[in-house]
Amino acid sequence: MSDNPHRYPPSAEKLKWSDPKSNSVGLPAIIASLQHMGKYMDVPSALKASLKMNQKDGFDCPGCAWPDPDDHRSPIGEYCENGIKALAEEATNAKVDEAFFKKYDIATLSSWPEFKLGKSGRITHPMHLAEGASHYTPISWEHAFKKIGTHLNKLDHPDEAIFYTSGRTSNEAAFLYGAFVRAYGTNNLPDCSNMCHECSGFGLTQTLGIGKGSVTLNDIHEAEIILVIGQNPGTNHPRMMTALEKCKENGGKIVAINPLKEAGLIKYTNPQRPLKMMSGGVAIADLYLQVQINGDVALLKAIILLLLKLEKEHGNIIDHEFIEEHTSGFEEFMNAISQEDLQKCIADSGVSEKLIRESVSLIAARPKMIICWAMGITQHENGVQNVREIVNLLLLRGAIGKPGAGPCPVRGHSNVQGDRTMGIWEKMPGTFLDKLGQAFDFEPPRKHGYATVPAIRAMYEGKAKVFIGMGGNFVSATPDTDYTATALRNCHLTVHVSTKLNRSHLVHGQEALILPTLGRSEIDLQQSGYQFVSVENSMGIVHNSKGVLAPKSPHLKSEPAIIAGIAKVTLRDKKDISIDWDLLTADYDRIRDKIEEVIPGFDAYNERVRLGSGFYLPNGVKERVFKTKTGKAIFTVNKRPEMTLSPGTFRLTTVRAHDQYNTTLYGLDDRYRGIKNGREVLLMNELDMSEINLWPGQEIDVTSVYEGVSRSVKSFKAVPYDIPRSCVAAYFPEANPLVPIHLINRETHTPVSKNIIVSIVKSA
Ligand SMILES: Nc1nc2c(c(=O)[nH]1)N[C@H]1C(S)=C(S)[C@@H](COP(=O)(O)OP(=O)(O)OC[C@H]3O[C@@H](n4cnc5c(=O)[nH]c(N)nc54)[C@H](O)[C@@H]3O)O[C@H]1N2
Ligand SMILES: Nc1nc2c(c(=O)[nH]1)N[C@H]1C(S)=C(S)[C@@H](COP(=O)(O)OP(=O)(O)OC[C@H]3O[C@@H](n4cnc5c(=O)[nH]c(N)nc54)[C@H](O)[C@@H]3O)O[C@H]1N2
Ligand code: SF4
Ligand SMILES: [Mo]
Repeated sequence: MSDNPHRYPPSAEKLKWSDPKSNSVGLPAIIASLQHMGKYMDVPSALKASLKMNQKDGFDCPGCAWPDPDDHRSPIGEYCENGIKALAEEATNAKVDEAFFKKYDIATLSSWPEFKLGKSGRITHPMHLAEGASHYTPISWEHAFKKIGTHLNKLDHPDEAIFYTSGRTSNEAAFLYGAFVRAYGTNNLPDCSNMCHECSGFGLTQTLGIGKGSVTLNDIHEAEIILVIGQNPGTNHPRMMTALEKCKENGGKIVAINPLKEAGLIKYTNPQRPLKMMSGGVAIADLYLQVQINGDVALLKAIILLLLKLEKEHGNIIDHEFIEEHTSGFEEFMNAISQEDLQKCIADSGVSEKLIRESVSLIAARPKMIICWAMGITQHENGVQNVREIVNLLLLRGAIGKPGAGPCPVRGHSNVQGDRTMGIWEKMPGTFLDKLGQAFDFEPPRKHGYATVPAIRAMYEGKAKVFIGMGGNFVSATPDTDYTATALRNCHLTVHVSTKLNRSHLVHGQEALILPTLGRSEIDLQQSGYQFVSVENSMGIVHNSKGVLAPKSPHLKSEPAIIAGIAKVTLRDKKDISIDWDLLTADYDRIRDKIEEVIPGFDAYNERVRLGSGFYLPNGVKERVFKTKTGKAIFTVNKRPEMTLSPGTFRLTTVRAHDQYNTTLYGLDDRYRGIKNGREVLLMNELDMSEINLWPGQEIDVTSVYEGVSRSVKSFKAVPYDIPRSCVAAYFPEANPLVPIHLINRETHTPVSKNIIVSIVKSA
């Protein structure tokens, strides 16, 4: 591909690299966050917001979904470097206003890299791009809503519209959006979760009966051993490091399982403990298993086989009582695992037998085990199998439903878990739809909608014609950038409810709208007064979030108000729908009352959400109640993926740098990995580089071929890195043009962003 939209002008890029860091956070993190805040925000706002972020009477950090402590919170700062960067991006003083759109046409903006688009600032006014026009022009909210309503009502069927959600949307907005979309007549509610933890939800529901983790922060503190698999918490969930530090202080052991040596997993310096900072921090991982990309099932099987061997020799490994009382499928599991060849599993994992045996010794002596994981596990063809094999290991040890033990899928976006609880899913169960229908007095559609990848295909094939995005940056976040761009361009109308400018505003349908919305940190004033919203974090705690900063523009609307505006016009002529959208948005308590009516676990929602740290949602797994088809936790048999590679090919994984939030780029560095001022890089094993005669910094073209279609990115730079042989890594979203649209996990349609077979040639 020649016109990768993520490309930077070559002159802007003077790539530098050095050895990766062996320590995370500490003083450099404090400096980086203060610099970032100072660069983009005015001092009073920065101070005000930073004192209210993650406080019980403040707003939830728009960064990740890591939970806040239930009890004591530091009054001067319950956040991390990347939380501050997320805040500064949202609360930036830079503005994308009417004059900006008058000055720059679509062609000019399209030539800007994602970084520059994002740094342009907050969108201040609703904007419209007429068919064939060169510029976005201002439009009133009234006319924007009317346009959307007209387009939606022109479609032959509501299933021709796509309603995407990115995971920052609050519970209240998500619930209202889901109600509107179903009242309109479709379940086409794909979300970012379709590309994220979908395999966790699927695998956990199958085996444990609930698609969420079961551990709390206290469990992390008291675990005896934690495996951190396919996750880079030092960058993506930085405050998890404080929890891991506590676990270590209590005598816990940590095993990291990751192809890349990640600084955050090696050593951590707590910025809130000055003495620790001087002594250089604590070592985090007791063992670091550099698994090869997608070698996780093989590794987990090797661990299980060695544990079973110990059980045979000395007993005391398998929790027989737990298995007898609480699980099913054990016999089939044992039959299948006994057929596995230990040496083959070890070889396929890419980890040395010695290290695997050492980790088995650690596990065997510590029954209180937690396994944490993220995208390194889920974004695979065998993502569900990865998750289920994790569950097998936990079940074998009885490490579920007791203190200090259990599964911990660490969620990404700050309310992605809440959005799912609220019904943002293309295939919500009938029980939810029944209740929704009763609460609003209509008959919701039952046919499943499109997940993200099927939605892209539908637009590509002309089966879907209107795209509405509640947040997110669809064209950059999704796989196969060229294919998805064509899909969006095929639409009659594309609409984005956004805070900031991004590539998806420029890769548009025949007509396009940008609807600017309030950020988390901003005051939300509706008819009944100041509103707060609520969110659910990665550990199932629902709590409130109330903005404190003045909105960046008087023209911004809240997400609930935008949904209400669209719903009112679109459903005006639907005689069977009588929802009073204005009444609901005038006071969000009314939306929460409806949520309480529809969704289990939200009793006395309005009362409990006002309590300081919120409330835990019910989670049967914590009490060893498994709502599966056997009524017990289920062992599963998972195939070991084929790991042979044809000569000359590599396994590519796409990862986040330290200076980005998904497609929002905070900067062009990746401090912990020692990379500066460049993102179009390919991290490679030094021996692989010399084998194909590449010198450090050499320009290369990378190509993936899938089902006969070839996709390339050009002029990336090869950088030597501590990564297993035949494995390479590049950044998301720059490498997204390489992710084939049809390469997915079949059960969940999750794009395979972590194991793409590629070949590499020197650039011409
Ligand atoms: N600052 C910041 N915070 C974020 C985000 C952000 O972009 N920036 N994004 C948010 C979102 S939406 C999400 S989902 C999370 C993502 O959080 P993570 O899942 O931590 O993010 P990734 O960078 O995708 O990388 C996952 C890790 O998996 C490793 N890995 C890659 N392939 C494999 C494999 O085959 N096996 C194993 N075992 N490991 C592998 C990579 O080396 C990397 O360390 O973070 C959230 N938080
Ligand atoms: N190759 C590859 N692709 C991936 C991944 C990967 O690891 N590798 N990870 C996947 C994952 S885990 C995820 S979650 C997706 C992320 O996919 P998305 O959620 O779609 O992407 P983001 O970059 O988080 O979206 C950023 C945009 O959201 C808007 N925004 C920010 N805050 C708000 C707000 O409060 N309200 C509204 N309405 N808009 C807001 C801004 O306009 C901003 O430009 O990407 C996926 N894509
Ligand atoms: S860990 Fe996540 S939620 Fe907590 S402050 Fe950092 S970015 Fe925000
Ligand atoms: Mo995510």
